[in-house]
Amino acid sequence: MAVPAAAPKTNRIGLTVVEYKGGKTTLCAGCGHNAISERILEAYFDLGIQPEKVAKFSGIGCSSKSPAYFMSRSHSFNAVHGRMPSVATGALLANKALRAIGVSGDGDSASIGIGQFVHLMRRNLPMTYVIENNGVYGLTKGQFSATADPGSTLKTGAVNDLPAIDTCALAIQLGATFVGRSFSGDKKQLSAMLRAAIVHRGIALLDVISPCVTFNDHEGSTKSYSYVKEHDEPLQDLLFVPAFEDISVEYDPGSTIDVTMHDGSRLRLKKLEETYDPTDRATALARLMEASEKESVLTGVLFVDPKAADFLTRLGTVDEPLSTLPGERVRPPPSALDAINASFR
Ligand SMILES: Cc1ncc(C[n+]2csc(CCOP(=O)(O)OP(=O)(O)O)c2C)c(N)n1
Ligand code: SF4
Ligand SMILES: [Mg+2]
Repeated sequence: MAVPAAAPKTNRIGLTVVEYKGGKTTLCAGCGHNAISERILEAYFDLGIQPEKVAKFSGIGCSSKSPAYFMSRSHSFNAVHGRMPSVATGALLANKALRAIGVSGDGDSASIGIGQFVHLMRRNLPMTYVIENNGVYGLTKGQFSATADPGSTLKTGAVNDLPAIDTCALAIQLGATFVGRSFSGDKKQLSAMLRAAIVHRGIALLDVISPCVTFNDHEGSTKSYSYVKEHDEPLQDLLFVPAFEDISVEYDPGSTIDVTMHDGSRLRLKKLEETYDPTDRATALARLMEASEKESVLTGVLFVDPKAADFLTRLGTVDEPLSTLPGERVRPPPSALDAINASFR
């Protein structure tokens, strides 16, 4: 007699991982961006978040095409190049119940979109913001982007002689409240970091080195698979425990930092560096500069502040999403205008 197939695993809201999938990727085989899409959909599945409550945002680039390849059931908006932050800000102001994720590229965020990027970081909008960082404009055939390291070369032999913009350092300096760096090839670190970023109530910037196999994976590149594997300097071993799971693992406070997130989830950071304190902006900035001088790729949670008020909380809007309020609650009656006018007489 045939053995019945085991039922597929469901999450806490009864969905299978297939229900978090998107369209078939059109990116190159081996592109780091594809691995990141997989980690993102797994993170939402693991957290048991309803896909229809998620809004995906992006700009233009191979990276910005990625939201089409995960969570087809979610809302999605593909904005103009570099202009995703203002679209996401508007959407969240209209509907604060949405859980937002932005996927951008190093060109989209650090070149054409830098003006919008910096304001998003200082506003602390509650959203996950992933930069799929390959050091080039992949979609337009591999020109250097603003995150390319000085001295790195293109396949043609052209040398980049300009300094790199470090989006993590910029975000930390500007007041972002969750900043991490990871690598598309590090499944364990990226998964834990994404899940923590998704539950964080504020802007969570993740700069994920994501090699472009077609234009920037050669010797001379500092964003290739082999370079990142050789120069990766992880700050911590990350363990994420969601609020709905029991945290029973013993830990030694001397070697581990336990961060309680807004929703009660725990991010456990097992220190690989004795002195690193991820709640101190100045330390984070100093370590990033030091790593850049040593030509190492510092990965892990660089900075976290789960208590700072996010943009929507600071605005003090009503609890219900503005988009669902009836007209009489968003529009004052004519008598209110009459009273204001009367007060000037
Ligand atoms: C206003 C505007 N300027 C220029 C372009 C051309 N363009 C398309 S994608 C891109 C850069 C994409 O680079 P990145 O954001 O790093 O994404 P990647 O393809 O590397 O993932 C550029 C310059 C455009 N589409 N729109
Ligand atoms: S060109 Fe580069 S960034 Fe674009 S899909 Fe191919 S490997 Fe990825
Ligand atoms: Mg790029």
